Amino acid sequence: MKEFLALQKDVVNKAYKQLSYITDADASIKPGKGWSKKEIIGHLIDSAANNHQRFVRAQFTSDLIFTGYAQDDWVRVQNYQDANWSSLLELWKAYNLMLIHVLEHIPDEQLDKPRKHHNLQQFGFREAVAGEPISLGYVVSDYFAHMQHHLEIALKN
Ligand code: NI
Repeated sequence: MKEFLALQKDVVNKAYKQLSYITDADASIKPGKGWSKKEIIGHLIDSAANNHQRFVRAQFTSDLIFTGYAQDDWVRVQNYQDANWSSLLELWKAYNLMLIHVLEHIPDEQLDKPRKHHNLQQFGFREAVAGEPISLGYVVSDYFAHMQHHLEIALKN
């Protein structure tokens, strides 16, 4: 996990640098029906905030049952489209570096223990089978896989 997190720290810092070359106007461009770069980063801030709760709460319980969030509604009501691009980027980066700090301090036994009761099939990014145990470590790797997916889109053009 330590090495994985060091890698993710690198991903965050590199993406932050590349995204900060994009102007506020360009970050507001909506490609067809999809999200603008501002909205993608806003969505990743929502993901960080929701997963922050999960990463902490999971350390006080034996299950991984979490509420999801309606991603499009969250992006819309928070008006990320009208937010300042560099402020969004700063928040996204700082939030993820803080999350990595939180994750670095989760004991291995908490990360690794199989948990039978979970609803990852509702809140997760990757496929999961109900009834098959997963670990908090898996939820952590799922969080970063989701982030990677959106960063690739944001950095594409
Ligand atoms: Ni997403």
